[in-house]
Amino acid sequence: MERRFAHGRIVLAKGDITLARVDAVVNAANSSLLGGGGVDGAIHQAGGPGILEACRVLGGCETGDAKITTGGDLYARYVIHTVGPVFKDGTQGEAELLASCYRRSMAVAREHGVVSMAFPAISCGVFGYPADLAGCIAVNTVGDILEAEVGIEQVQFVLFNDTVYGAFEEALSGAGDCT
Ligand code: AR6
Repeated sequence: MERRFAHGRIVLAKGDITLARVDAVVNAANSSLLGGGGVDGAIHQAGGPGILEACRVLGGCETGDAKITTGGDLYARYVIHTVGPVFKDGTQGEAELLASCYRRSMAVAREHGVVSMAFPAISCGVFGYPADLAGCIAVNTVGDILEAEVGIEQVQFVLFNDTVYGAFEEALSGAGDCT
């Protein structure tokens, strides 16, 4: 599934983000940037030790922020590490922090001349964000940027399971309410 905006498009895909043929893949990391499970573990495993080496000198990353490293052995030239919020009850600023992950990741990408990039469903695994709410925030935030800014032309969401894919599909096809 795909949707066009003034300056680029969003494409939904199922599968493993480490295989994405894009300039940059986004990692759903934790604030240490020193690795973990889920998509973080998969990216470090597929990309090799060069990514961790580059992360060590970054001094971690705040929730809602993003930092860039080499893509190591991945096809992607860069990995952009962002730290999503842990979902508690939705009243702890989670939505704004999750939107910030997408905005900051795209800003950092743009600074590095990235034209195509891939996101996982940030916070939708260990961090417990409900996929319908997260999908709505993700596609609205990215869509607004593709509508307003020239630079990034293609954003893929690479979704690992059918439930999350379905939630993002619904969000992309409708004018979703994210609450
Ligand atoms: N490709 C695409 N998506 C994937 C992959 C993959 N190879 N593997 C898992 N997913 P999570 P979070 C999906 O838990 O919730 C780590 O330990 C997964 O099914 O990876 O932001 C970090 O170090 C889910 O839909 O990230 C942090 O401590 C989505 O990616 C913490 O987990 C995100 O799940 C971050 O938690």
